[in-house]
Amino acid sequence: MQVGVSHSIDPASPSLTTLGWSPFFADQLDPDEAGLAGMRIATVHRSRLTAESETGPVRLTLPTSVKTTDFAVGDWVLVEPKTQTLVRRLDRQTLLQRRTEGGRPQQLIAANVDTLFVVTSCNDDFNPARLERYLALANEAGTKPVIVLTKIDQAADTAPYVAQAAALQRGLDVVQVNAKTPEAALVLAPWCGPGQTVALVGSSGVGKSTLLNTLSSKSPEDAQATGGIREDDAKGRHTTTSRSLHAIKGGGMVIDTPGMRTLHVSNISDGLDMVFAEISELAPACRFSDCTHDHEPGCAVQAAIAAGTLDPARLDRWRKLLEENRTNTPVETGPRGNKILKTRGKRR
Ligand SMILES: Nc1nc2c(ncn2[C@@H]2O[C@H](COP(=O)(O)OP(=O)(O)OP(=O)(O)O)[C@@H](O)[C@H]2O)c(=O)[nH]1
Ligand SMILES: [Mg+2]
Ligand SMILES: [Zn+2]
Repeated sequence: MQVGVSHSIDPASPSLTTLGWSPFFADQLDPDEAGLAGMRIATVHRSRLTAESETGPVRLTLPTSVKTTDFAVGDWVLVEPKTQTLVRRLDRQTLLQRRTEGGRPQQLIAANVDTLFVVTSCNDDFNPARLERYLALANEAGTKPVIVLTKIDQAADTAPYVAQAAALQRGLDVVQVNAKTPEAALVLAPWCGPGQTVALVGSSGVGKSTLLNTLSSKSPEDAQATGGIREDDAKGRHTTTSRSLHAIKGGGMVIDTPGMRTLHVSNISDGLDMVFAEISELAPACRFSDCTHDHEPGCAVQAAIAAGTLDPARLDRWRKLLEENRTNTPVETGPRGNKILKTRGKRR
């Protein structure tokens, strides 16, 4: 089926909307693209792209000029239906990306994601500093983060994990599941309706692929592979090695990703301000506009620490992330020397 603007197909075709199609994408079509089909990138390989279409999975024919690394799982593309040749990518509504070392471009994690499930387990994997990085990344991309605590069946008491997770960002949703049970799909249902796209991120072994299988109700032969974790430190074995897009049983789409060892950040200044709102909101009350909240007199942040209303561990982690972000983000010398030069991607 095609996504033409004029006479061919109704752009509100139910199966396209099931894949996540919306007016945001329909509005990008030129009149002469009426005969093309809209498809959603499902996997990205070195020399191969696959997509989900209204008629099922498709291996796209790629013009020689196409670099597959320019595409993210979740991207919408226009395709010539007879030859299944890729014509062009549509603008993204959201883009999750992360910094790679060695000055290479940012690595694309997933595109057009509405909700980011930041998955961690009620065991040694739980790490507030790492979770704050994921939250900043989600905020910066314009996706809504939700903390998903797995393996509640293996923890004596999950309440301390829930409380610590909820304190990581104002208004943050935190849910807890046994990823292997059908109830997990019910707990995640509020973010998974028709037309919604969610992505699963987190360390190896936290249960991302297990959750994907539960959400999509895949048969054993279609299921994503899952792997055990090491007994001593709860670390996973990097079972999933590539990103992929799948349909959710009750509607919506879900993206599975390989476990991340480290999440380096850059260009996430606004995302960080959201994670650490209780600190960034105090800064304007400091006596000096360039206060580092360290030793300066009249510092509102230090005053809050002294008054016991601000967690000093949060301040420490905020400074570290802020410093890393500053080091990694290209700076354009502007009037105040702090104008951020956006090198890639775009924000809503
Ligand atoms: N008991 C229990 N085991 C779980 C739960 N979630 C995942 N597991 C188990 O944890 C192990 C790792 O799960 P995976 O789904 O492979 O983890 P992953 O996050 O996809 O890992 P990578 O693909 O390596 O990034 C498997 O043995 C799962 O069966 C849970 O909620 N409870
Ligand atoms: Mg996996
Ligand atoms: Zn200050």
